[in-house]
Amino acid sequence: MPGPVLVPILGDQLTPDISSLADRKPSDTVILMMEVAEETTYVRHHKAKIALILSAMRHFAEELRAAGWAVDYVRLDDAENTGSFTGEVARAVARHGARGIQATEPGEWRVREAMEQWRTEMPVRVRILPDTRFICPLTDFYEWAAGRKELRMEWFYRDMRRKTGLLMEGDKPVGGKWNYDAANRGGPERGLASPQVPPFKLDAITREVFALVEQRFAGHFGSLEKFGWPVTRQDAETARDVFLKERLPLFGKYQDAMVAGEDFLFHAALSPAINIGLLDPLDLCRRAETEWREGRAPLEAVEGFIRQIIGWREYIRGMYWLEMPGLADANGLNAERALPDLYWTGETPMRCLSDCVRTTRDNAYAHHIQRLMVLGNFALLAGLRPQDVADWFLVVYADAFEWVERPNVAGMVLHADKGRLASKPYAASGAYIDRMSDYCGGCTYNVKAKTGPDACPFNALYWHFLDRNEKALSGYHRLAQPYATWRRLSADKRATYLESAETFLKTLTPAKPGWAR
Ligand code: FAD
Ligand code: DLZ
Ligand code: SF4
Repeated sequence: MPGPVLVPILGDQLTPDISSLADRKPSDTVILMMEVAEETTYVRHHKAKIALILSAMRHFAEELRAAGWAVDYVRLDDAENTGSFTGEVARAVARHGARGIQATEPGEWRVREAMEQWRTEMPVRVRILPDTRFICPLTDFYEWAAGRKELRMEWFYRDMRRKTGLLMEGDKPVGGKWNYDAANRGGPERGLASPQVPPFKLDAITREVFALVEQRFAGHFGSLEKFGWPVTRQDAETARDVFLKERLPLFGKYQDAMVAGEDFLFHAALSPAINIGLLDPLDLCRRAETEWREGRAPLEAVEGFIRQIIGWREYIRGMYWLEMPGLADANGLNAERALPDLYWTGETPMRCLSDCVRTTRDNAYAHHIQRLMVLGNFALLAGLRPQDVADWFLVVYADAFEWVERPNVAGMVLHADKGRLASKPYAASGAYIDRMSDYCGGCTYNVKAKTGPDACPFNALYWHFLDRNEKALSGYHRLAQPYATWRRLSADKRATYLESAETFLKTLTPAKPGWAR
């Protein structure tokens, strides 16, 4: 009798209809799930991220077993564990006398490279299948990108609307417009508070994982105290339904708002569940569309939400595979400053940064605008090294996988890809943060002051950034106005701005080596 086919399922592939299982029968298949040191430590992940993935993996193994599959589950503390996917797959092939290996392509370049090696390293045939949980196959994305000078998300998004039929009437967008972003710029109204994101009960499996994490990863960033992420499909579906009912209607309006201590506002907080496979992105979008069609959520909220998923999420994933491996080393603006320690400690009088680091530490989460316009914007203006910043973002968020964080960091935030992804850097001074948040009122710095020791550091850093990158950026149509303003300032005024920024930059203490890897 030939042996079974071995199907390795990785920690972000926790979906019962994953492509690697689609044509398999339980009688002829062994599913392999592996907790391995290489994955838990290739960066020093936030404790909550490790806990989320290991607990969700253990729950998923139970779900598969209940559905009749044979699951071989290797635990992190198993004595024989080799510590790598490759080592564990090789051991399992021998253990089960497998006649072949069938896997779904991984989400990260690093793991894809290792998996490709299996074709020569393993004694059996290896089949690697596309990840059909993404709505846009990579081949379609490459075709879309081929020959285009500008790879703008908006054009890709419109094609995705046509392809999925989401919010379409025939070949026209419902309501006559593709994009309702202009209605989605509500700042924080006084006392703006959002419904609670329900934390889930910790069962015995999760508590066991917590003990493992506290023991093995004690020195890692972050805390488990507020851990509330769904680790089962059922809990993820509850989180989804609560979001659709309670927060989606105001998602659009407050999408760009920031309120100190309001860590989730009207955001979905579903990215970890989507990224590890507990929720299907297309199904989620269809449910959001139903909320609009049945009159429970306004079009601008639903369009904004769907755009994030079939637009940004799919586009970012396509760009990752299109631009790697070069994207990992990209440093188009030659930014060389080491990551400051404040990204770990949150110790800074800058209230916006300190609150964003706090929610990151407490929840392994910050919402998009905190990542982009506070943590990211500061990294851009201060000229932080893209590889440091990418490592930080990969460590700290429960939803962080390289395919999604690296294009966001290197492309969307830092312009390290010289504008392949974003039409201009999202550089902003303190005025933007003041408009969109309630941070500045309680800050030690004065957001209205432009230079000097009391002035909001974003203000002088903004001009320092434009000045030092003039050669690279002054040609951008959308930066023409700020450059014209800068040039109109007197030489003395410009020097004062630059000096103020330099003085501030000297106060930054680099993080201790070894914080990420
Ligand atoms: P919501 O604001 O409610 O949005 C709904 C969904 O849209 C998200 O769940 C997510 O699936 C998708 N989405 C929205 N924006 C993006 C985007 N720019 N790229 C991809 N998907 C998007 N997202 C990750 O999933 N993992 C990351 O590691 C990650 N790193 C980021 C790093 C930076 C510097 C920036 C600016 C953004 C990053 N994002 C990342 C995108 C975005 O910030 C998160 O997806 C979002 O904050 C997740 O929270 P949410 O579910 O409440 O999202
Ligand atoms: C992130 C992560 C962690 C912390 N641990 C594991 C693990 O022990 N086993 C596993 O299968 N996956 C883990 N993951 C997720 C992987 O890093 C992810 O599947 C790959 O990077 C491919 O995207
Ligand atoms: Fe942030 Fe500046 Fe506002 Fe302080 S004043 S919270 S540093 S933007």
